[in-house]
Amino acid sequence: MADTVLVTGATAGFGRAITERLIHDGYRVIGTGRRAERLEELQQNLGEAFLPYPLDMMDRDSLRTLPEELPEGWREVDVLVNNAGLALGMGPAQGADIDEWERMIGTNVSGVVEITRALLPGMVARDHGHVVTIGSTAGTYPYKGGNVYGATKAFVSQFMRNLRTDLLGTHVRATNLEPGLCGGSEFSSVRLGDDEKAADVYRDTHPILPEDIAETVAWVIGLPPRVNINRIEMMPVCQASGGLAVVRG
Ligand code: NDP
Ligand code: 8X3
Repeated sequence: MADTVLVTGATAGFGRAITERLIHDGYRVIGTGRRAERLEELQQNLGEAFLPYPLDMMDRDSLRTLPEELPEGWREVDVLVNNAGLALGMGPAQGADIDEWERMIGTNVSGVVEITRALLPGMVARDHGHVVTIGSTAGTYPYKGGNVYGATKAFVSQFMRNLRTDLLGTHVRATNLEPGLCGGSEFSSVRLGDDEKAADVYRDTHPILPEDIAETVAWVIGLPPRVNINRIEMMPVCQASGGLAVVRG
């Protein structure tokens, strides 16, 4: 049977592109997200190889019981793509909304930790599996307003590296994929709460697109089982780090 991939956040952006690409490549995909109607729509387009599974990454109980709750025939998840996530706000830390910080930590950190912990024992028992997490260049390079969002992505980067260490001796793989400026998703609309301001983020740029992320995920999981890609940092050609800043006077 084809490998089963669980993609969190399949209702938009990267997650949807990854789902469509992997179904096209012959995988079976469980797609999650809060917007159930979007998952249903995907199933109508993708057919029986796609299982819509509404799931909130902040719902700890549902994440903990996930392996038993999945329908029969879908419980052996071979690949987990930890994609669901969000940034909220761009202001300085001293004025930030603490509830927004909690939502980012709850989704990007606790959600990833919970679902990984829930699915990992099955992968190890079958001695076959792969956890791919979508981190960010924000986990490495600080920028103004990146505060807690960047910190959540630094957490998952180190979490994936530490997973590799614990999984040594098994055939379960772990990868952190760290993209920079990406367009074609709802990320900036969610972050800024305004479609016009979001469009401005990409004005006169050529960002990475969701299909580029999907291509990279497909490559990483399709490599021979002896190969583990630990981390990939990817940026559009129009982006580079800005160096250190100094205030004088
Ligand atoms: P989108 O906003 O387009 O998609 C985010 C996805 O995450 C949606 O499917 C959303 O589903 C899901 N999600 C968010 N919160 C929850 C939650 N509480 N429970 C379940 N699902 C949730 O953003 P992208 O596709 O751009 O982002 C995907 C990942 O890539 C994120 O982790 C992001 O941090 C990361 N990333 C994005 C970059 C970019 O520039 N776009 C660059 C680097 C990394 P729903 O709302 O239906 O629940
Ligand atoms: C998203 C990329 O630069 O907006 O993770 O933080 S950035």
